[in-house]
Amino acid sequence: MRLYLINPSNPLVSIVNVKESRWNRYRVWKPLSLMVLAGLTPPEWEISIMDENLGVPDYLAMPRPDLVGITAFTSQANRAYEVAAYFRRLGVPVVMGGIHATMCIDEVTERADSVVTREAEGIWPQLLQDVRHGCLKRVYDGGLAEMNNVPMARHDLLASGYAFGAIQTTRGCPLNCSFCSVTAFNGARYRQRPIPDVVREFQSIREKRVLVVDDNLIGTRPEHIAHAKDLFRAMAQANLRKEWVSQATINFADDEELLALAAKAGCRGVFVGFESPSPEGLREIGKKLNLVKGRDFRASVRRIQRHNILVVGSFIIGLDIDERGVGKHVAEAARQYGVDNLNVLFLTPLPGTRLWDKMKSEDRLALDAFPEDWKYYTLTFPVAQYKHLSLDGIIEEMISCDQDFYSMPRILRRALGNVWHRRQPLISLVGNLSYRSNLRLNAKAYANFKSYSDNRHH
Ligand code: B12
Ligand code: SF4
Repeated sequence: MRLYLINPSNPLVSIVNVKESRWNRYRVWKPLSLMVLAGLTPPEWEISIMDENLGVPDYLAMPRPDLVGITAFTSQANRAYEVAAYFRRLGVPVVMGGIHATMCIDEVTERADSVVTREAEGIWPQLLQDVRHGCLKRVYDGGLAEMNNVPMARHDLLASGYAFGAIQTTRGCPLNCSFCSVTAFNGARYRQRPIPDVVREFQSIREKRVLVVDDNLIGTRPEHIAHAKDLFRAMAQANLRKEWVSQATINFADDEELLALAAKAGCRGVFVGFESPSPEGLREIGKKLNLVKGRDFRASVRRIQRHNILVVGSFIIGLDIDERGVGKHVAEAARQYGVDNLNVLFLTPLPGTRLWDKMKSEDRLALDAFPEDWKYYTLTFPVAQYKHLSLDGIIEEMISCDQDFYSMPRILRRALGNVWHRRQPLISLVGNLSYRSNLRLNAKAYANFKSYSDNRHH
């Protein structure tokens, strides 16, 4: 039995751009979902994982599979449907799963033979049995997995072409920010994998550098943090010789022992969601953790950096409170907090989130011809109607923010600061230059987007 597992490209954000900037090699990440699915698949299946972000394979020249499994974030849905249609025309059953299939089940059911909602661990082996017996069902719900049932991902199946390996150590987030899909999809219960499983899986990764894909690396409660410390201790003891980056909330900065252990375990960077420079903005999106009284963001960032861990700060533009000038305001806040890199995104209503419900009920989805328009739901295009900012206005704010933070003098100043403090100056500089080199591409993408959006509305 032959199984193809496919990660569809989104031409708007994929590695296609590598030709234009070699730094982009560092922006393509392994589709871990498919590697985990492969880990759940019994040995009688011959598995190939195809990541279209590395180039679309010539499916025609390949042997006919018995089953195709496709994953998709919302922004990949269109391409996923093209691939599904291609294999269905050949009579090959197609199953889709992942975040988009879960949140837009009706749309996906029309375009695939079968849909798996939520996490696959509880249902994938059963589905494969059903395929063998010719009784594939239309819908399966995997529910939320117990973490000791999460298999080792098959790292051997995607062994080359990427700068980073990938691993997941936790799922779920109790914080339920309005714009984020994680609580809606993976649940509010924070689940941590057994430590020996994580260490063993780390050992099976070939790459020296690894993305720990967790949304919230350490959790929120004392018992979560105690578990995270134990994991970091075990990783350090296993002498993995890996360097890794992950995502964490700002409470990561609050425990010196945790930071020291993370650094010892190989942590070299964290992506932290600051989201908005103003408390009203944080209240609007429900980012409760950042509103804790007395939080000094600059001091928190410094504490993390003192352990030789770089901080990438993420902000959102387009909140209801955001007005003209927000771009400069965000760039200023990021500078003041002292982050090494800044990642700014447009507020985007993703299906299944509280923000989606709100904007949809207020009739504020500007691009809503689905599935066609999903390709712009990358958080890098302003797809909604924003309260105080027009389409041109919000794009100008984004450009002014990026130009301000990524001006050459500011990049050099940050690099010198890192040399002075002996904090990975090269990596930080490369990150900044990579981002800067894409600003020109972004301007082109915004121009195309505006004409697409204008045509749509005329
Ligand atoms: C790592 C990651 C990335 C990596 C992607 C790596 C990759 N190629 O997969 C990078 C950094 C590139 C990335 C980019 C983006 N991401 Co992202 N990302 C994640 C993150 C943090 C982890 C994903 C992961 O690997 N999880 C681990 C695996 C094991 O879990 P899983 O993917 O859920 O898979 C399980 C099930 O879903 C299911 N399943 C999945 N696929 C399939 C397929 C079949 C056939 C079956 C049966 C089952 C199944 O089985 C798996 C095992 O249980 C998630 C958050 C999250 N918790 O999922 C956000 C997340 C998926 N990203 C999100 C977004 C918005 C984006 C971007 C659009 C925007 C951005 N700027 O970040 C871009 C889009 C890129 C594109 N190509 O279009 C949103 C997606 C929401 C949505 N509705 O689409 C999420 C949920 C984060 C959020 N805050 O809301 N991302
Ligand atoms: S944005 Fe971060 S903190 Fe908020 S719900 Fe999503 S994962 Fe949790």
